[in-house]
Amino acid sequence: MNFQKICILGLGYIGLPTASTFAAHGVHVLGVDINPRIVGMLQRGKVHIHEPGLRDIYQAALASGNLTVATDPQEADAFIIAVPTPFYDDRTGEYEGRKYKLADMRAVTSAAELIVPCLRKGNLVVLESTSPPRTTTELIAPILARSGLEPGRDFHLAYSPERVLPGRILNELVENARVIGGITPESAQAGADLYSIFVKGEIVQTDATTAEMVKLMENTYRDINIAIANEFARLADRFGVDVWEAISLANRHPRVKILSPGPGVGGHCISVDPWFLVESAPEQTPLIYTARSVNDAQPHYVLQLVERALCGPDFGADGLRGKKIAALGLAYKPDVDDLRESPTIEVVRLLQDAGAQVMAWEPFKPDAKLDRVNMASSLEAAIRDVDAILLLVAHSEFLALKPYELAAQTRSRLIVDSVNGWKSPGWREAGFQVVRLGVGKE
Ligand code: SAJ
Repeated sequence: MNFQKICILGLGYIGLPTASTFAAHGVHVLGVDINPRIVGMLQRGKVHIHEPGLRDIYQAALASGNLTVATDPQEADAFIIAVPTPFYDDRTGEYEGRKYKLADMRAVTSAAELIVPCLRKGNLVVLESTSPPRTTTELIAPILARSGLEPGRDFHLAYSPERVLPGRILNELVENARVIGGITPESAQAGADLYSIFVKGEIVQTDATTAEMVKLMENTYRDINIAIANEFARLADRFGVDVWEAISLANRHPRVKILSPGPGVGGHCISVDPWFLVESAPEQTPLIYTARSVNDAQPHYVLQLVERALCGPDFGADGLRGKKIAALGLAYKPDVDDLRESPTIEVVRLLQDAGAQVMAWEPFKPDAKLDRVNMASSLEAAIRDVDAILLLVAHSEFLALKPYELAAQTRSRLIVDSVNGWKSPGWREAGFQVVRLGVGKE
């Protein structure tokens, strides 16, 4: 298939890099977002998300005339849906006493509805948003069929999961292997033709539901592996072991690759996607459910760690009352500005619920406005007058801080490190007591 013009619905972390990359390869791209504020910003050449290299490639695409941005789609050769699929805040399902979250597919549904009037014979529609199994065939295909055209016969329809890692999106978009699942083999082939415009990694064709499963399996696999790392951290605390040392030793086994414990699993992918499988088949997913519960409970574990560090082993319910704490990092992982589903924000709120006064500092989003989170205006302001410094995210700039310099800027002599970021003896030499997650000995 030949693609002169494509229309990408959703200009977020995936849609915008994808639109910019297609445009950089000479395709005419119409980027569509229903949020007029985002569209306005983009039209003025401003990028609303932080991702290394994105601003440059976006601005070049805009300047070349290959990329335009609007709030409504138009006719095109191909349509890509890259809108968010969060879960509902106010609705849950339940199976045998286990409450699970439910996918909110409203953005996907309305994106498909927006395409209907623009759809023409011979077009290709690709869903990229992470979705429960059978979304392409059972949700998208019937909506698009309202155009009077038959999916798989009059137009191609495929699912192609996005697998890029935030922080490395532009590189992985091009280099990663890409799975394209068509509702027919011809649809898969049309999808492969489209992405071969810029993908250098292998393009593998399959059916739509397999491709949906692949995506969910990848992130669920990672979630479960992080959950076991978090449980190992709790066990290490209990048995007087340094979990980081134990993991690095276990990982010398040729078939073992344990991930890292931390304050929990956040972001818009790994903490969300496993629920799509649980929702689809609650009776068959006890392991996935349990792993989610372990990771979701990790902020509470960090709270206990802080309580023990600040108040000793026999802390009471009021132990943290009046204690001042600096929380460093609110992003869901290092060196990104993304605060979505961030477990670190939950840690801050739990500390406050326990009576602590928390000042948070997030260098990638210093002006973030979050309910019940007090933002400091700088690192110095956050740490100056506190009883403890809590390291929540291993941002490079936090890891680069010099112990003596930090010691000179704060009255605190206690560090609680939930990411094994400040492990060097220099911190102790500078006068800090360092309590690390998963380290039952010092
Ligand atoms: N985390 C840990 N321990 C680890 C690794 C991660 O606690 O050892 C935490 C992070 O701090 C973060 C969360 O897990 O809170 C998720 O971070 P991540 O780097 O593992 O993944 P994401 O969510 O940024 O991106 C994932 C990737 N999926 C896989 O690696 C299987 C990416 O390739 C996907 O494209 C992306 O989800 C997505 O969009 O689905």
